[in-house]
Amino acid sequence: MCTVHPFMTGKITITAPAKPVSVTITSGAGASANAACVSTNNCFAPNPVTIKTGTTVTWTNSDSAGHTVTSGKPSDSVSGDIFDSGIIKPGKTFQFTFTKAGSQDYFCSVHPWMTGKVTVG
Ligand SMILES: [Cu+2]
Repeated sequence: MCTVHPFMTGKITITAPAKPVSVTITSGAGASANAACVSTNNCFAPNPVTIKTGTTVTWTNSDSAGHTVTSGKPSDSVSGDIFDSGIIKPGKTFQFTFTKAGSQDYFCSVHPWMTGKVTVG
């Protein structure tokens, strides 16, 4: 408040920043459409992930092949319009901060059997 005019008051609310979330690109994911992670739906692991708006997701490529993290579905006529990592080399990472609520599908444009989903709430 203001000590001269005590009717003047204010309030500051501090909210904790959204905790970053990590997703691993599973080793062997690029081998074939029959890779083990395809049937268990975790070529991107964990999958799906549910996060708060404003959360940054970091994908780490733990495979020996290059992969992408591309927004959309392989069947979409337009994909990668929200984010597109380009080739993430083995051991490298890609980050994206989700600022809009909703469900976001993504996939690897090199190996379209690798699919994932982020739900932003
Ligand atoms: Cu891939």
